Amino acid sequence: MIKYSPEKTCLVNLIQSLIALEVGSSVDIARRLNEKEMPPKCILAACEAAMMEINELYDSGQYYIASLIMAGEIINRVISLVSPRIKPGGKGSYKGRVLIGTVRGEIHSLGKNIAGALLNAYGFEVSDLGVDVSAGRFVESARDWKPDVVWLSVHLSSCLRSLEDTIGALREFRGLASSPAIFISGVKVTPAQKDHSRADNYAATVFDTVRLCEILAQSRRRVA
Ligand code: B12
Repeated sequence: MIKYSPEKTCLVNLIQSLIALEVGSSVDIARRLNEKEMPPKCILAACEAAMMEINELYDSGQYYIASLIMAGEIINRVISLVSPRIKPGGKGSYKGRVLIGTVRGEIHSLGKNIAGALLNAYGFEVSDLGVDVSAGRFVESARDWKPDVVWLSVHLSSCLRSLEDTIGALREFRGLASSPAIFISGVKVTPAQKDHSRADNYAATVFDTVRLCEILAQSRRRVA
């Protein structure tokens, strides 16, 4: 039988407690892991794993909308507990800038929040525009903040049009330049959707997200 260290056992307990939607114990365990200096990346990965399981419980009819709202509240509390410990990577300087947000018409935020915190933990500077963000606001922020990547989150079929409008507006803004790169994520995102909406790339998990940003940052460093 595999024997885990007390910290790893604590991580497993966190996942179980999140899945069971136990607010008090989830926050307590996350606080304890924080005090033991468990890397934020591990705590965030536990949140992602728990949310994936909660998805399955919802899809199979064992959890209802209220459970999802509750899960969102708990995970956002865990994220805000670990966030102060997330420091920029690479000797104090960021690897690149990522502007994130959920497209107009939508309020799904959990994947975006976990991805944003994790990108930050891996050394990227992140600006989060929140949810229900208009195409105009994405373009305005891209102009003012000059991100390397604009990452759009979409989960509803009814918002695919809004995704396409936002990508169209961002493409018009960047003209012939390759920056900012336009990436997409979320339940509705498939390779076909990426091509259809004319995004530059997509990611299915937060670790794919981090990997894509790392590749982009490296290629930009080589060009500079
Ligand atoms: C949780 C949830 C909710 C919660 C959201 C809570 C919150 N604060 O976010 C609540 C209850 C509010 C909700 C509401 C609704 N929901 Co909902 N919801 C979900 C559910 C179960 C999970 C989504 C989620 O958080 N997943 C967990 C995260 C970790 O995964 P993720 O979001 O995919 O993100 C990962 C990657 O995609 C990527 N990523 C995602 N976004 C981003 C962004 C960036 C910047 C980056 C870098 C990476 C990244 O990284 C993440 C981590 O791996 C899905 C079902 C499912 N199977 O996904 C339905 C689902 C998306 N919802 C659905 C629906 C229909 C609704 C409602 C219309 C329901 C209703 N009748 O009111 C409303 C819509 C409200 C609105 N206008 O947006 C449908 C959509 C169907 C469709 N084809 O359109 C789904 C698929 C459920 C279903 N099977 O029917 N929902």
